[in-house]
Amino acid sequence: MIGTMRSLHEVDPATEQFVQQEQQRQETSFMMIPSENSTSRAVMQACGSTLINKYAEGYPAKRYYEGNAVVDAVENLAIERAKKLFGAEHVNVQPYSGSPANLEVYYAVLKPGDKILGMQLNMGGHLTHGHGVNFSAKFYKAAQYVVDPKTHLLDMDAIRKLAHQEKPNIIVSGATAYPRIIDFKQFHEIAEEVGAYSFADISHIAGLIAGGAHPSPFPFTDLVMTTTHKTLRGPRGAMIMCKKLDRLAKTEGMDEKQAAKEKDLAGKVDRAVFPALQGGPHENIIAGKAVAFHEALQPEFKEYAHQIVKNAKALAAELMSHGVKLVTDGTDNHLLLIDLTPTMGIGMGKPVAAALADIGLIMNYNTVPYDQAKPFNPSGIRLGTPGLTTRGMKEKEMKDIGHWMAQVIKEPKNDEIKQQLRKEVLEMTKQFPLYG
Ligand code: DSN
Repeated sequence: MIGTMRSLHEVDPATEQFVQQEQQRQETSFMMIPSENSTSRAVMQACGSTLINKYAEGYPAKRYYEGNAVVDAVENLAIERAKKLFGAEHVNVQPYSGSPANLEVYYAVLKPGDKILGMQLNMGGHLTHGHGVNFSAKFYKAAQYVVDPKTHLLDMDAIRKLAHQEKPNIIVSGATAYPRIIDFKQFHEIAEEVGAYSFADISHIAGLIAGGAHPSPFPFTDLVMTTTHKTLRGPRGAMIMCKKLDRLAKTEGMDEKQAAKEKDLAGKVDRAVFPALQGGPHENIIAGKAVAFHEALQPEFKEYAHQIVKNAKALAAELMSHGVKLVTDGTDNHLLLIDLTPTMGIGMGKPVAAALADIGLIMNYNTVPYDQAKPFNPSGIRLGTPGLTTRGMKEKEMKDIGHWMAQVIKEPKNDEIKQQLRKEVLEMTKQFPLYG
């Protein structure tokens, strides 16, 4: 029967079973993929609300459909909260996710064939920062910076030199596998020197920035993109923030109206999102974003953000005390990158990550800088503490987890050890329930 009143249980027990299985999996294991997190029930309620039913192409007070008074209020609430959270001049909360949002940023300020300078993927960057298989290197030219071969840190002098050589139109800062502080101010200064836009992709560390646990790219960076579901702990989605005015607008020969449009960076971003690259915004998800921003504006969120970093440092110290090699020998943020090369040899990331998953510690295999192995069989493991910190865990638990991890890393095939450790992990998950 077609209708709206019946529950998932009544309509589709097969899907309901998977939903329950996934909840059970999350409750009984530890989410240690650094880009994952657990949203609050409040965020999930907003995302699962009747806002899911509404079409709202356009922007608040400028929609192409009737019936959007409530939707307008929700979207404005999300925008105002995001502005307050980050100190942004302009915010667009409609992007569906990080990769489309990055395309929208490029579309807003570049012409096809313009040049992007971003961090190479296997050094810790992202596909959309100029990797050859991605639109960012197909529609645009791409130059890539790397980390220092010895320290594996970003070398700002080398990046400056490269920027002067390559003369990009936009410089992307931000990473998906970099465990140290990113100097957004210097990135912006370099962009100014070479006449490029500065663009920070803060997806991984947005929650740390909001909570004051990592330096901010505001107010100087031209364009900032973040996903909303990582350290920010919101629903799966993204947003773009930018300055109102385009510092690089060229208005020679334009009349006043054209010149005003050319200078309007906020307008360029909004038009790139809709109508250029997206259709109807997902207003239920925007409501979830509004809730997450409200949560992130509370004093407890500052504590949360700082605890993520404290936990990462405690976990790093414990792992290193057992001889586990970390890229850059530690962390300043939420993320750790284990380099298995010195202890296990190259290409061991996948089997060791699988062995850790056997005991209920879920992370991902990852390349390490200058990895000699291929990305699908790399030599590293990427992990982080946002998910653990959401469960209320602190340094003491990090010490236990680091100790368990070290045992598995030494003997990934030892089933006896893994069975024992699985019990310990399970016991700890019960002490720190997720949704009850
Ligand atoms: N997939 C995200 C991550 O895991 O870092 C980046 O897009």
